Amino acid sequence: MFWDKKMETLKSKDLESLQLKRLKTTVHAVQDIGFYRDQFAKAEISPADIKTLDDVEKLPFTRKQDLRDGYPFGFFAVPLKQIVRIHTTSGTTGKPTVVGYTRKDLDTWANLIARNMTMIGVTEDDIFQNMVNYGMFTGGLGFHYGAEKIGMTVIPSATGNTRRQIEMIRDFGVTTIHCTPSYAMHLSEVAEEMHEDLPTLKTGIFGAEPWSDTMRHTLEERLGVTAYDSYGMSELFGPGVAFECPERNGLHIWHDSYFVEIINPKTGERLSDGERGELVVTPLVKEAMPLIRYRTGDVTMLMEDGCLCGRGKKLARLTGRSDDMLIIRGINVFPSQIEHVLLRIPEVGNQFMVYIDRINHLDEMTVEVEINRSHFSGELADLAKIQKKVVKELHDTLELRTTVKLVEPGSLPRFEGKAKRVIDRRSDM
Ligand code: DLL
Repeated sequence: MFWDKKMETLKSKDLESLQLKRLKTTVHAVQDIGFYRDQFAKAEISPADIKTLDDVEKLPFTRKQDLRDGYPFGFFAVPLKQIVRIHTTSGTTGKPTVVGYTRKDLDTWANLIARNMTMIGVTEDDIFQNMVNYGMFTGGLGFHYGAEKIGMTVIPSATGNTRRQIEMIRDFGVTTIHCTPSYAMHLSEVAEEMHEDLPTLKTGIFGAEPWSDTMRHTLEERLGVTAYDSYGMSELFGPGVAFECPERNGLHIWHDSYFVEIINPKTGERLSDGERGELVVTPLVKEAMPLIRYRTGDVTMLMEDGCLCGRGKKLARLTGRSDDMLIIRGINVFPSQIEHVLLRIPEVGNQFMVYIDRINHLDEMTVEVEINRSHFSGELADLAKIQKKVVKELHDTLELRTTVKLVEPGSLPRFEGKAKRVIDRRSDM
């Protein structure tokens, strides 16, 4: 099934001319953003230099750090009064990345999500439970409005209280669920404990973090759903960027809305179809915050084979990052954020280690940090106070619950050269 058959199945000639038209509009739109004004001047280019799609390579890349440097509104291409929504995503050193949306952006985004969901066969007859965070995370409101656009019955259950979530699935006859794959695993275990087999469930949409085919099979077996992979990122609206079709062999990215390049992350050189590298995207339909050649940091490739469903070239499933970003329970965490928090707390030293485990299918992060003797009375109660403080400060910045272990000064490993402070022990990804 198609939501927008014409756009989803454009022939390559028509697609390329639409992409070029939209690319030119986007390059014009970014001209007044300070970052691009400077970059264009440095490279001595102007919008008039974009004559073909290949000319995109003349344009500068945009990195997450550039967005942070523009905090808060430096990348908005329209006056603030036209921005009707703001989302943020975590930053490396305390400052988040801000994304803004005009009214038209919200409609465009909802339509993209409606495309994805229609592609996998859900309709207005379906009942949809959206089990992700409804706050600054784009997964909540993003999917909510996409599903409403289709006319599905939407249950904005958000996260937490798994037993209640299961009761709602049962009582409301939910057919379609959306959550992170790790939460879905947890949900399936609690359902088993409750002896609930949730017979109305048909479709599971899982994303926001990497997950494997093994996990897919387990989820399908336990929840009785067909499981689809959903990819997105806040800077590109949020979810809805790429999505599996019923073939479930690669994700369709919407080429009329996102111009895709795969590059060698070290050299910046463009790679061919079938070669794995970093995904770089120029969104072609964003109004509030257009971006040029955005370095996603995600590693994938454009697949060479076409798809039986008739839509365009697919991305291979996203399995890793070209930077050190961690995804913990769907939340993006940079090790530098943890360091930044610890450095602000005088009671602890600057040596730390981070361990990530998957316990009962949920990610758990443990931070070990050395106590700073000059700030420690030797009393056990004092130790508990410091530990609580570190947990709170980490939570305030990362929005993530962590276990904190205070250890003796000098007991953590010291590194010569590149520090390896993160030990990721999750094995069933
Ligand atoms: O995770 C948006 C989203 C919400 C996508 C709900 C899907 C479902 P951010 O919080 O900005 O946005 O995180 C974006 O998460 O660059 C990837 O590294 C990772 N990611 C997202 N989806 C997938 C996926 C949302 N299906 C970052 N597979 C991205 C692997 C994913 N990684």
